[in-house]
Amino acid sequence: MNTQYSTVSTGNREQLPTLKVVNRHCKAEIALFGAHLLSFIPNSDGKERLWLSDTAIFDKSKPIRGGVPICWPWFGGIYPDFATNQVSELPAHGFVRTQDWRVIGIEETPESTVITLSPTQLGLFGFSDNLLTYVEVTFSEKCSIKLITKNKSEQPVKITAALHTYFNVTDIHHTKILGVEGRYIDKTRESGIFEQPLPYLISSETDRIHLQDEDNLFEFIQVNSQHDKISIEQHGHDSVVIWNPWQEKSKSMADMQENGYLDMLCIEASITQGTVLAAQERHELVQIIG
Ligand code: TA6
Repeated sequence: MNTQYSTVSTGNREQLPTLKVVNRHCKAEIALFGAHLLSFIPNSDGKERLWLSDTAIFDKSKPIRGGVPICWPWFGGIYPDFATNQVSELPAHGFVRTQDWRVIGIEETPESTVITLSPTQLGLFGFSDNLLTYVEVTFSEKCSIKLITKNKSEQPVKITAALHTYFNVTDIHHTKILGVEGRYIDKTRESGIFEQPLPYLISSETDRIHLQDEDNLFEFIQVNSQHDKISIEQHGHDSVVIWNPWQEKSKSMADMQENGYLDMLCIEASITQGTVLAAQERHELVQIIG
């Protein structure tokens, strides 16, 4: 750690070790479990960008509810195996958000603090241990989360993935999403395909996979909630997932407070249709929060 800036210190959330970042631009906290970003507060307005459940579990028995879960090397509960075309039932959202990660780099400059982490276990659930991943988080006026995949094998491999970000909204009833239009798969309506009505408002359980096309790139999204505006920039995705469990689902989740749905909204930079990495190829899925 460069003592000249010394922007990183160790902390914890209950039993989980974390790294705390305090620099000229922001304050933030990331858990080593799951490389899970828990908090990002820009100094410009002092407002927490990320939502974290009051009843989130920090004992490694399940993913942390809130912040930015890292979903890799698959999104959702199924993995469409590239080689065998078999679809397997697997734990939701991959195998890295529920394991310890290690810090492999900290870079501190006046412009930013960059923390890079890698998982401690690869090659699970039939994946090659030559399929590598890293998370590189840059803390500055904005927070950039980069999920890097490297296929160090000699075979192509297909992945799905997501930066499953839970955003803090003042009031879901007065929240509008800008920059997400077009066709989407509605997981609350038997995965039918529908056209997004505008303005994009949330008024019931919402679980939508918006499919990127030449007219809808989803690279710049804004969430306006009463007086708060969150800007989101994304790259390397093929879709964007928008999720709010609403009242009944919130009640049914032990790690989510009953009215939790009122001040959260997931907007996830995601690869839901699948990306094939050729041998030795690298891919980056990026979300920048402002
Ligand atoms: O990204 C939306 C989603 O796939 C929803 O269907 C819901 O399952 C959510 O993720 C949360 O999943 P989790 O496994 O973290 O409870």
